[in-house]
Amino acid sequence: MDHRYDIARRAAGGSGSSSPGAGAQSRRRKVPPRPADFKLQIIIIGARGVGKTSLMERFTDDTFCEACKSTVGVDFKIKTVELRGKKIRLQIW
Ligand SMILES: Nc1nc2c(ncn2[C@@H]2O[C@H](COP(=O)(O)OP(=O)(O)O)[C@@H](O)[C@H]2O)c(=O)[nH]1
Ligand SMILES: [Mg+2]
Repeated sequence: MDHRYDIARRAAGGSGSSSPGAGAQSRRRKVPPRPADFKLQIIIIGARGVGKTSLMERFTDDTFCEACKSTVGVDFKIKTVELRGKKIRLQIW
């Protein structure tokens, strides 16, 4: 264990003894996510009010907003899916 860390722990009122949890803590350090194998852009086209935004939001966030205002301009969402062991990043417009 890092000696400086041990001193800091003692100062903070810790027991100072190296516990088995100390190793687990460093193992729990965040690993950056694996980059996507594929990146796809999907554009949903249709007349106003047919449910394009609703479809996109149901798929990406599993939500539905009945009283939402219609989209002015463009809007996109990102969802990553895994298919046959491949990570696919979807950008849905
Ligand atoms: N009942 C019902 N209403 C929906 C459905 N999908 C969308 N809507 C409603 O239709 C309206 C237009 O939907 P929206 O997703 O904004 O359409 P967009 O203009 O194509 O993006 C909204 O008030 C939605 O709540 C559906 O499957 N069922
Ligand atoms: Mg819309």
